Amino acid sequence: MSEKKEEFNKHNYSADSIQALEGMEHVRMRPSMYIGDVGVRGLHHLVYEVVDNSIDEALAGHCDNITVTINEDNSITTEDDGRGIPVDLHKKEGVSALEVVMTKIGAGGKFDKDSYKVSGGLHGVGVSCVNALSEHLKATVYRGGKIYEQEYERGKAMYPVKQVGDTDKRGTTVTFKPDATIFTQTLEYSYDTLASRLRELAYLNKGITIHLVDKRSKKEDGEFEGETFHSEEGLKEFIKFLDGNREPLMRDVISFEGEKNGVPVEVAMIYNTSYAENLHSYVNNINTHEGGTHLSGFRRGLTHTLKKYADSSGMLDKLKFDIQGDDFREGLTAIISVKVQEPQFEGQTKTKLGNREVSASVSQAVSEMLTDYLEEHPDDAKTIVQKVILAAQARHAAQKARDMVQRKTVMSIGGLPGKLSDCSEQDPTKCEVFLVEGDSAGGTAKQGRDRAFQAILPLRGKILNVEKAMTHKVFENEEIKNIFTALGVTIGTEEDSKALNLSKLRYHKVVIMCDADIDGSHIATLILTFFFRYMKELIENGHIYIATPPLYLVKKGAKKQYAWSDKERDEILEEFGENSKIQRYKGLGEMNAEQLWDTTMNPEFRTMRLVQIDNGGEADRIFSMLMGDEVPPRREFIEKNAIYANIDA
Ligand code: 0RA
Repeated sequence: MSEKKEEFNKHNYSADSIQALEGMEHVRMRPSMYIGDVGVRGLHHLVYEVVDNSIDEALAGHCDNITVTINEDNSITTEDDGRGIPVDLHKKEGVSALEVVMTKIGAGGKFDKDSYKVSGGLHGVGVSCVNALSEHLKATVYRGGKIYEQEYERGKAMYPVKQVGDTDKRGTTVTFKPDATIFTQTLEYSYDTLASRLRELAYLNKGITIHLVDKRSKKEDGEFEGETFHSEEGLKEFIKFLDGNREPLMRDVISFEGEKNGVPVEVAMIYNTSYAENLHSYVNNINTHEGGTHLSGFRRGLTHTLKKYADSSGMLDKLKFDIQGDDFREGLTAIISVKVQEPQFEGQTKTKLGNREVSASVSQAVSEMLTDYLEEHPDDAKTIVQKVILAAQARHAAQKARDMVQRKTVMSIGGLPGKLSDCSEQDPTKCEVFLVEGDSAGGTAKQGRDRAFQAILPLRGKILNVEKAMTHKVFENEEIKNIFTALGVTIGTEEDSKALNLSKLRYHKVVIMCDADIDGSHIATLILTFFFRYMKELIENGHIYIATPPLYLVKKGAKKQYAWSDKERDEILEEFGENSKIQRYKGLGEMNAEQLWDTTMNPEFRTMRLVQIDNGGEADRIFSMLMGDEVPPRREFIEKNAIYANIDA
């Protein structure tokens, strides 16, 4: 707190305004400090913050059902059947405890010190923060046979808590409408985003039933759109869901659940026929993207146990090369979930667990569950060891291919790919590179760009589908080698052969520019799959963008305007009136250099989509589905999400 005050004093705030700013006002003044951002992520974060309170109530054993409703006006209602927020007088504050919970920052857990409260959003800021950032919020508490109610405007109570009726229900209902003056980018909730987080929560907290209802759209039978998430087996089922599009190498999901050194640990894992390593780790239901002590504990336990088994099996006796840590993780999908009382989060995005003691807990849990499993399933054990040997073999082949990539990088300018048209600016933070499908579009882009800071790398045809290719094939691929060298990214350390070195990244904006049709989006997806599997940090650090070329040019006489959707096209047609001409752009190649610059490359006018990973598990599942072997789920996804379908028709 004293730190905050110091900061305000620097800005010459009076003592009074410091007081006033301390709580809810400060949240409204600096919302990003509390919820990360005020864009689409922050908007959804509000829901998670409220739901987390209900999850806590469920984890304490007092609540079974949670319902989240997206109302027609994009307000949100969450309901639970817990004990209900207490409404009796809070002695210190002199108002109802409900009012304290709703209007005092950081008051959330103060009532129930003994309860096992571990969930809590990324920033763990509590429901009062949601209240501060809502133009209107209504809390209804069903408790002790009575119904209580209080409403708020931008975090301020409109009246004291009042009793409004009798009930035999228990629980808490909160309805809030995000403040349009804070969330200026968008107020529209995404069903899919909420659904994947609630599904994840249901897997992470087995036994709880979470309903999602979308009152904005109705199904054919007249019911509202919606889903119910519930898992009896927790992480075991989560693994099956994540790996649904991959072929398992073993009969069972291997799993562990229990407490180690006072830390509740849950682990589930399976090997599949792919080459990807898919580790998802959670602390108190928060996805720890940057890993941390629980993840390193998992790795250590896995390597140690498998190595011991493999050594004693004699299968490694004739091996001519060493086996490394990451050989044990090829084709592995695993989830590690721990509950930590006082988590220390570190790292760039505060999603790396720092608590030392957790490492040993997870490592022990893994050793125990794996040792048991290997003993009880000797066939599966053999399959795993064979897979590890193959991975080590492939790694040696890949290392050779990678050395080739590396050597090229070192050769500075001479080593840059011949196809790259570089920019003249030397400061990477100012530089952009466009990855362009095809040589002809590449030519147009080269003419159209601002060569001072924009580079062009044409890619030929379809790039390799890395989802189906072995690692060494990926590093031998010409186009992929070009991407590595052009970007100045190197890969591989002693410990982790897939670790990235981004210190020499040559462009801070990497823009994927493809045709606005089915083929173009397929190629964009292939390139994205490559970045997701081999350069994930580039996405996580916000370096990857997708260019959005226009779909139409509407002309009338000297007037011309571009359109990015059918709706926009129709609006322009309306404005221009009769005798307007429409040109449909099927590909980048149909635009001349000037048009491409005006619409898609000029920073003043273009819109680019920043690629973000909202939900790591969901992203993994979708890439494995889109680019994997199974055709039917892919077709279904494309049909459901076919933005371009009407253009190609
Ligand atoms: C503090 C104490 C008690 C319940 C809660 C908080 C509570 C908060 C929320 C927020 C959403 N749903 C909730 N359900 C419960 C209960 C203390 C007691 O009854 O002894």
